[in-house]
Amino acid sequence: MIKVATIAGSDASGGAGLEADLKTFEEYGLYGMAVVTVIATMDADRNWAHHVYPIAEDAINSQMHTVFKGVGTETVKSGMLGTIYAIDLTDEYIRKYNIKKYVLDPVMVCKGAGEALNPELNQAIAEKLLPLAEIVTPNLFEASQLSGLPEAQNINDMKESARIIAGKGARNVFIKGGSKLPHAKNAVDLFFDGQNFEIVEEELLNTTWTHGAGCTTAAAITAGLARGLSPIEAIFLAKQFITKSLSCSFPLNKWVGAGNPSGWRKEFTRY
Ligand code: PXL
Repeated sequence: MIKVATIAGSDASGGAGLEADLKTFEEYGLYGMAVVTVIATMDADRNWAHHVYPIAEDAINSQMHTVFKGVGTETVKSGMLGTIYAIDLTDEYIRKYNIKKYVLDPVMVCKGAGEALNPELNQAIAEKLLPLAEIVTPNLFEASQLSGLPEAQNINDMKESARIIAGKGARNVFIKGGSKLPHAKNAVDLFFDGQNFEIVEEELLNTTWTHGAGCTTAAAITAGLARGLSPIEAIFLAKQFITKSLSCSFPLNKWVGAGNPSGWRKEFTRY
């Protein structure tokens, strides 16, 4: 059995975070493990306002020890880290266990939360984790935070941002434009391996039920690497995976709807 780990927040509503990661790993036939860094809750009495509860440092360290030393894995994803100590522990364990297949999803904001998490964290992610990443998977906002450029308005802006992020040490950069570029006709993402660009495009689905899409995409890329695909192969497959997931998305409540990582099985039945 191929093992894979996520270091991420728990999304109590189930659509994003480590819940999305584990569901996605399952779809790829992998054995998934999780180190919980924070618990994110959403308040149904307060217009679905997000709240983030950090897990204590020693509890994160114990989970890392369980996963990296106790079981072992060659492939790791990180998502919402939430504290400087979670970033430092991620840095420490990825280096100590010489993890080459490390996918950094630099989560800086939750869909619906609207505001960035702590900007100091973004700096630490850029300095400590970018140089370790086989692939970094920012959305447009996160790419602008990592590159220091304004948020991309078009593919050329995305390319410029990707070059700067690669210059900061990530071996491959995948910017998730998705539906967010102004006047987008397709869901457009950009891959950069330090030399060549590849535009990765699928039809833009007419849905706002996209909670968890970023996490699921990065988890699918991680799962592809775990199964031995190259970065670009893993990305093309992940793009199909997320498109099918979103084609089977569904409402959670009046505020949000989530993608469905089992969508590629249920493509034709639309449960
Ligand atoms: O989608 C970003 C995200 C990542 N991780 C956790 C989250 C969210 C958004 O809600 O809750 C745990």
